Amino acid sequence: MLFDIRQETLPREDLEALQLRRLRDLCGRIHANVPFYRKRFEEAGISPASINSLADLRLLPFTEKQDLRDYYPFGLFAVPRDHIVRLHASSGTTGKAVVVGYTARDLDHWAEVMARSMAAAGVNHADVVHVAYGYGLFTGGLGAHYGAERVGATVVPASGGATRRQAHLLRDFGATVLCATPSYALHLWEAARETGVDFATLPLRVGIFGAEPWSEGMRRDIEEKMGITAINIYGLSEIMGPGVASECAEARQGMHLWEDHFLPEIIDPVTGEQLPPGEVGELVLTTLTKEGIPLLRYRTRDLTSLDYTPCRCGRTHVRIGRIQGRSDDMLIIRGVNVFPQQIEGILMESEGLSPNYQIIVDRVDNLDTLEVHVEMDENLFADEIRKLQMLEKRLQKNIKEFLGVTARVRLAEPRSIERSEGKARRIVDKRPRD
Ligand code: DLL
Repeated sequence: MLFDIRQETLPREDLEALQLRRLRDLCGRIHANVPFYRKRFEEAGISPASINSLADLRLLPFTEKQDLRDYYPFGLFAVPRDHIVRLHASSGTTGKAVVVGYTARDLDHWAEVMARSMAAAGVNHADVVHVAYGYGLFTGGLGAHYGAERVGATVVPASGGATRRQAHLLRDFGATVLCATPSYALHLWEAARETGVDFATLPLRVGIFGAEPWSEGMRRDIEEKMGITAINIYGLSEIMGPGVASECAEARQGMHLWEDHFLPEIIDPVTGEQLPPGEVGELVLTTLTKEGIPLLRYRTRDLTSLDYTPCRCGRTHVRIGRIQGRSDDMLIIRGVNVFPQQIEGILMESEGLSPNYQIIVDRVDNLDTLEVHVEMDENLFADEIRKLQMLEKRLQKNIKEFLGVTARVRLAEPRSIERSEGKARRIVDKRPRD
């Protein structure tokens, strides 16, 4: 289902013409209103007038998370503070928070792209949308909330936490759509079972999951357990929040990135050079319409690729592949690069394992060590010790074979790994910082 047929199916040439117009307008605005960008333009020896085609994008300077931190809190805003009607912030695990400000028009655009994402997932006005993303400075809750309202659905602003109570709400209000991080969705499913709520009897049919990395294996597990269609949604606070890109229920082959608002590039994270469609690299995004804190060539650190081939749903907007990892989540274990999702992918191929896992990295006698703790389901847990030991060995062998690193795998009892109400903590890195 399309929310805005005209915009979502804009022929490529028209879309590109619109992008160029908006890119030039953006350059003019930030050059005039943000001293940081004016200086960057001067350093690069360019002016807004240098941009005559989309290919000229590569002349423009990148923006990095550190820039937002350096200008904390409002230094990169392009409008006076009293034009800002909402602030959000992402804490991150290290360093200062990153603060973003929205004008009324920005909020309107955000609701619009979220509504498109919801509609693409198959949500409509008849749905009851249970939002279990956190409400607050995190963009998940309010982002999903206004998008669902825009499509005319009934919204339940549950936020994170009080998980058993949420299971009752799901049942009592007859939720048909669940918005949550995939790990919290599973937690909710477990809590529901414990409190006697059987998902099989609920009218729930769609899950809109994102905000953290997850694998196809985890999608299958969620779909089987919950009896729903699981949709992948992507976004980040710096650019807007959830709704930058989202899958269509028709194809579920990549997430349509709403190109009339966000201009994507994939670059080689080391050289900064643009890579051709299909190649995996770092996603770089330029906000084409944002007024509060427009960003030029923002380096997301997220690794993915672009697919411009036509999608069977009829939307013309480019698709990004499942996020393969963040360049800052990459573990280097004795020189070998490993992403948590790769390990998750291997674990999820085995029956009897739940997608609750944690990767523990340490350093012993100057050597990095890797341990993977993964929970068993109840059936597997009831199995003979000898069989469990064999499974541990097999998983270790697969990790070695496919990823080239030696890991120790430990099967953990059901429900022994900490649950999170938002983004799951997958990596525990105990190595001393040097
Ligand atoms: O996580 C916004 C969001 C909320 C997206 C709800 C989707 C749903 P931040 O807290 O700023 O914003 O974190 C952004 O989360 O750069 C990715 O690394 C990661 N991320 C977001 N969506 C996905 C996804 C929100 N579908 C960071 N798959 C991003 C993998 C994701 N990683």
